[in-house]
Amino acid sequence: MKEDKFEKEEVKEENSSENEEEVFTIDEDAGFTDTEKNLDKRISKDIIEVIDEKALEKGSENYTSENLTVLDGLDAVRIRPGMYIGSTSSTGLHHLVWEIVDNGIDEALAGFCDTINVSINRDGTITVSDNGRGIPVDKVTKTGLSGVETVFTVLHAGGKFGDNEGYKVSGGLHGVGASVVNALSSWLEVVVDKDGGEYFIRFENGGHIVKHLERVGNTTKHGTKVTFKPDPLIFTETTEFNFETIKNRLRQMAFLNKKVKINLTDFRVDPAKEESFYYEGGLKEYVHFLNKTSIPLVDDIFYCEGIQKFKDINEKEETIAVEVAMQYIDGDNTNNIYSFCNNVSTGNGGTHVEGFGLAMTRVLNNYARDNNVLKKNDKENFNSEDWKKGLTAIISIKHPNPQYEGQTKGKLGNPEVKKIVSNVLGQALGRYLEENKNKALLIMRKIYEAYERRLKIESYKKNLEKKNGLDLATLPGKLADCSSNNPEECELFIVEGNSAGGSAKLGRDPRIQAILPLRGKILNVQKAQEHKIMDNAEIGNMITAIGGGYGEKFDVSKIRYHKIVIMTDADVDGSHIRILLLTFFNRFMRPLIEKGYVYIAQPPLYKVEYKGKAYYAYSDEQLNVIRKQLNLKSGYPFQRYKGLGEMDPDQLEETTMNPEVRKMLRVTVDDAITADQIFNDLMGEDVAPRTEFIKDNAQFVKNLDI
Ligand code: TSJ
Repeated sequence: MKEDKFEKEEVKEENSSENEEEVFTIDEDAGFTDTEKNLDKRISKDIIEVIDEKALEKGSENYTSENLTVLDGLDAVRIRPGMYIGSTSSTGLHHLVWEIVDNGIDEALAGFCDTINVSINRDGTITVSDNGRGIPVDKVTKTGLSGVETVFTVLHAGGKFGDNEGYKVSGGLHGVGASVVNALSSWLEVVVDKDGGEYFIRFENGGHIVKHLERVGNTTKHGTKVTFKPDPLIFTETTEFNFETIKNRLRQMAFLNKKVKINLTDFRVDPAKEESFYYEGGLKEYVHFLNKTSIPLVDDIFYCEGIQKFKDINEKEETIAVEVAMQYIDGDNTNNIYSFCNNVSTGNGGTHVEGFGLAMTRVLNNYARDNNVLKKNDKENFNSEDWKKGLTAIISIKHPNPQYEGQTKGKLGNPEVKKIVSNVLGQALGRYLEENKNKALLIMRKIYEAYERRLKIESYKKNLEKKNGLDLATLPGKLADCSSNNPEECELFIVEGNSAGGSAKLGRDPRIQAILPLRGKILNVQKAQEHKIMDNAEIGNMITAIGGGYGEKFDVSKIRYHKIVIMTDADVDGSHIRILLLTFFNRFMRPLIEKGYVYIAQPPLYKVEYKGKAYYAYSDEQLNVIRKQLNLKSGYPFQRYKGLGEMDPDQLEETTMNPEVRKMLRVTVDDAITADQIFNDLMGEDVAPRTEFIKDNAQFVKNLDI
């Protein structure tokens, strides 16, 4: 079952994200001129090379004209769109929107605008506008084109022209610039309001200029407005914008960039749908939003920001902006630390998250020592495990030249960031704790509790390790081990079902009794094959817990318990599991049975309560004997246990586990062989033996033991 699912998932992955660029297949018939005319989806790598060679041949002719150079650049985008926007699926389609919006956000971060409007139009286009300075309209020396045309036709032109680059941070993961959007659009129009004039430009069919920038009127406004229609030749899967996707991203943008108002209107529905996002507090409100359904430990939300300069390898001075917001909530969840670089989520963290962790550990420990939360005899310090429990945090940095690592490029790599984040947060958090004693102590108490729990578990594990000389990391997590290190007195209860396992854990003598709960049905016994048994996780857990290996190499002198007790319900499922386990022991741990180390627990079937005392019966005959001896009238009530799960821990201890009073059956080699035969019958195609088995399922256990 599990394997099947895994395989299915793998196949699915291959078909989707990974190879999205490979949807471009070679069309043998495609001639070169066709390709030139229609640089769309049917272009292979080979053909790309042909184009490049041809361009080189014509070199001087083609490349003297800046226009053609520009077009060659945009054609490259159309040939391999995946390289620029990740994919041509719905995700890639929406990247076009993020790309354009990023430019407006940049203008806002530079301090020149405060509002960005996004509208989804009925004709499949999107319009994005801001109230900034307007893209420069003057001629750019390097390209010989207007600023606007340069931005939309030169790859990576972004704000990188003119003297004043501004503080450009957009362009995180796919920050490729507006020209890429142009290259992948059937048409794109720009209106720039600037210095009293209204300017207009239009491109078609993947960025081909229709009309150079023109002054079309007068205005007193200022800003930039871009409308584009994604090219269905590129976005073959879908060209439909998803309102929720855009809404969620714009809301996140508004959280990450405080005081920028972002409006969204969807004109495709009547009446138009509208959303407006504006967060005075930015990250602080983001944390509040994430914690909406939780109970906060302290009411207010910590926030800090800072800007630090550093010199890059070329001695160029760069500025990094850091913001952190966080709040503790009830509970132990450690998965609520989110990080961003240039408004793009860094799902795998990186140097900014490392810096955050350094500051947290350092400042929280210093405060705890200075204020006697950690006392002299608390030798250990708080670690990140302790302070992460219940923490919701957002780390957001803005970096002019981010480097991303890892397969999915979701990890920030710039080394200088670590120290800068650590400095900014360290100072601010230190001050916050000093200035808010009461809140600080609440936080300290929460962290201290997590710290205490961690040390307890660590010392418990260490003791077990000592006693067993065993690498505990490999012991199954579900095993509740005993503390004694003498196998002769140790008992392993293999318990059917998690609820019964829970009762057994509470009812046991933890010094000598260990509990290993097994999931409902470990295997479909009927269909089990031998090699599948060994692959089964539950069986694997059992082998590890017993500690002597299995098969030819099984070493009975290494086992960790001299009593292995199978504790299952007295029903058909319970019998199945019992049969399977006995078959397993017979085939792979025979000495265990030969030495008489395997037992079957005997939980009672009935309980009779009389004058405040409980009497347990293990069979119908016993029940009758009890009734007679107590002189009970017919109809006197008694309880029938349908499963182990019905017994509370005390009852289970009292009747089935306590060595003083319990009854257990010791399994003999004969029993095991019988079980093995039954197992074979059960595995077979024949139905008859199974029916037989169900009728009489405890035939192979006879010898009584206390
Ligand atoms: F609105 C928008 F989001 F659609 C959008 C806004 C899209 C694009 C591609 C660009 C912009 C945009 C660009 N808004 N504001 C600007 N600003 C500039 O390009 C600009 C303006 C003035 C100066 C200067 O030095 O005077 C420099 C720059 C980079």
